Amino acid sequence: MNTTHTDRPATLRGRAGAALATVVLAGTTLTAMPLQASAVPDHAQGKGAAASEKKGGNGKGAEMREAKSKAGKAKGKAKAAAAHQDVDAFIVEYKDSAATATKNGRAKAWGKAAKEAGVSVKEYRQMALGQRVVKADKKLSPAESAEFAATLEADPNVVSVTPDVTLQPTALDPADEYYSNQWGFHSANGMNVPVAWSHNTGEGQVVAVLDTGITRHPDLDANLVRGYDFISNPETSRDYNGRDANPQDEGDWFYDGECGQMYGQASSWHGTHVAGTVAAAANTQGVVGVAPDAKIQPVRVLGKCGGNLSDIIDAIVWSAGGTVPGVPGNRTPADVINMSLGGRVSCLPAYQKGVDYAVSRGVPVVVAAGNDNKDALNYAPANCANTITVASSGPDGARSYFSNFGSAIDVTAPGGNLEFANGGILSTVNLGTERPGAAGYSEMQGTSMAAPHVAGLVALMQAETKQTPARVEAALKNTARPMPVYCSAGCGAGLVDSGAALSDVASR
Ligand SMILES: [Ca+2]
Ligand SMILES: [Ca+2]
Ligand SMILES: [Ca+2]
Ligand SMILES: [Ca+2]
Repeated sequence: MNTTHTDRPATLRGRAGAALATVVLAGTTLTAMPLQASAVPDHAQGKGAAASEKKGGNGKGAEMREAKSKAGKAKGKAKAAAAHQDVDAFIVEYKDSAATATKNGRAKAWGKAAKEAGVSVKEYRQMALGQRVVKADKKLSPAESAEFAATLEADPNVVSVTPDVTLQPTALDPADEYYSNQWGFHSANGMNVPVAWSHNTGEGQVVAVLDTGITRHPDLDANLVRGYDFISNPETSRDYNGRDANPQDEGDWFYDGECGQMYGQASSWHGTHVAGTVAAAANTQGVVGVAPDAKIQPVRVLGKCGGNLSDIIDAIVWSAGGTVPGVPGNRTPADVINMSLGGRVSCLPAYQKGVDYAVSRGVPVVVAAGNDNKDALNYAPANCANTITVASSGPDGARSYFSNFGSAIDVTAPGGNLEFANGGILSTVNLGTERPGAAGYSEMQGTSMAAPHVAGLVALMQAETKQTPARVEAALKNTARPMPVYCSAGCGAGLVDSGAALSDVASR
């Protein structure tokens, strides 16, 4: 499997310059619908591509190898520290005898050890299996506690002595080879994901990814539940039929002059990238998702040149567990919906109705703000009511240059900025230029990358304490922190903070 993005054609990086899939309205021709949502200012796109190219193939490989060794070291350190802590309590198992039947009798056993350690010891309580917890009046160092335990164990009435160590929740400490490159999770300007993992990793949650579909990938295959292909147009779907049960991304490439664009583009594998940010597996390889134990429901709505609103609305309803004529029922309805897509249009009544349906079923709908560096109020579904609308920030902690902004934004999350070295969002992709090929990894930037960070976080929040979509949105806003770099244009409540959001819902 190829793991560098440098094998990908330059045109693909150009497209990734700001990834946000385009929606085409039903009843309009494809050419009649301007494709603003997928466009970025030309100068910006050029810069993005140049920044990618500067990195070069070998340089990136070296960074990746370095990332792997760093992650390995950090893990070893954490384990060693946990086994060598100061303690003031011990679990003592006594022999059953007349001497140990009374408190005074048991106290005789630890008298010598306490004197040698220079502490006063008290019996604290009896445990479920008969052992007693004894507590010293001060903490003993690892060496002192070992000495204390050995002396006490030497008493003929004592079976065993165990230091009553403090244990942490089994927080995920990913050993995935590119984890250290995922700055959006753990850098100072990131969204603080590791703290959230001390609560949970998303188990039991299903996140519907309404996008270009999915491709086979060793970092995703184990984390999929059955999805559906809602693209009703056989020409844009490229699987030669209408709606069907296989949501595989067949590629959304197009040639010069197609899709209202002067120049053609390679397939984006946009849905595969978004899915990886939500729930790539913590499996020591590649990247890790925000909710690595959640499941992805791939729901295909975008093909060549975008997707139709009618297909998207049906997909929202189906994802949330509703009935769509001609489509088998959803056996694993989603707990969260991610829509990294949009177009320059008002939130049409049918669109709002679809979103409201999901929300009425208790399913939060997370959407991308759009990539035109304009007011998100003019972009749907970012401007729909009841959505969680996400703007994008870069590794510098500022709003990304392409991100839409304004009063429609609820929160901001890492979506990348390729003007910085390694400033994109690294996730799962396919390496095929047109049709699916080998699995790989690549950096992209866009509000399309910011939204799945939040959708993954919502999965963690819902796994902790199930809340209404309105409560989830309020919790995200209440716990967001001010943008590290002031956002005068309007970035909602600020940068999402995963740890704070999980603490908030855990206390409910
Ligand atoms: Ca089809
Ligand atoms: Ca299909
Ligand atoms: Ca992985
Ligand atoms: Ca909102």
